[in-house]
Amino acid sequence: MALDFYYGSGSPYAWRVWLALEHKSIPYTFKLLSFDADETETPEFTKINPRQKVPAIVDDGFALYESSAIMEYLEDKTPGTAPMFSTDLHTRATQRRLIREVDDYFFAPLRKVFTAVTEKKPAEEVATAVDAARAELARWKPTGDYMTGALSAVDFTLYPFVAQVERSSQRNPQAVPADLLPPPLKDWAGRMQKLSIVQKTLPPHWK
Ligand SMILES: N[C@@H](CCC(=O)N[C@@H](CS)C(=O)NCC(=O)O)C(=O)O
Repeated sequence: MALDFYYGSGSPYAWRVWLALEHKSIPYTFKLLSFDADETETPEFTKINPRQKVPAIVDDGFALYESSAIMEYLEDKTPGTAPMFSTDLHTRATQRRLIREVDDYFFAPLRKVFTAVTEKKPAEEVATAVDAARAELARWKPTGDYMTGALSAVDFTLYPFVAQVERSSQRNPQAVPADLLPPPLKDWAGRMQKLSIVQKTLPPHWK
C-alpha cells in the first residue's frame, strides 16, 4: 500500500523526503498542505505531527515526522533498493554527520541572508550576512560527483537549501551575489539540477 507523504511547497525539509521517495521508487500518495491556509494546523494533521510541520509520512498506520528520521526509515524499509546511505561504516557515519551539519550549521547563515533580503535590511547588514554565508559555504566540497561519492541522503538534504540560494540570487542578484556559491558547490548543484528526480520534485510554486 502506498504511504501518505505530507508536503508543503518550498519546504526544504519536505523536499529532501520527496527526493528520497523518488530515488528509492517507494509508492506514495502526495498530500500537499497549504501554509497560507494553515493546513499544517488542522486537528487531523496535528494528530500526525503534533509539531504541525511538514514533512510527515503515514505508512500502514505508522506516523513519522522529522525529515532525517523519515529518510532513515525509508532506507531501513527498503535497504537493498537504490541505497541512500553507504554500507561502509565510516562513510555512513560521515553521511549522518553531514546531515546533522546541514541542519545545525549550514542553514543558519543562509537564513540570515534570506531574511535580510526579504526584509529589505540596509545593504551593510545584507553584506555582513553574505560574508558569514560565504564562510559556511566554503566548507562544503563534494568528494566525487556527489557529496560523499555516490548520490546519497546527504545530497538530498543539502540540495534544497543550495537550490534556494541559486533561486534567490537569480531573483535578487543585487543582494545575493551570483558567486555566493563557491565553484565546487556550484558544479555539484549543476549536476544535481540535471537529475530527473530533482526536476520531478521542484517545488510546485517555483514552476
Ligand atoms: N526539523 C523539521 C523541520 C520541519 C519544518 O520546519 N517545516 C516547516 C516548513 S520548512 C513547516 O512545516 N512549518 C509549518 C508552517 O510554516 O506552517 C524537519 O526536519 O522535518
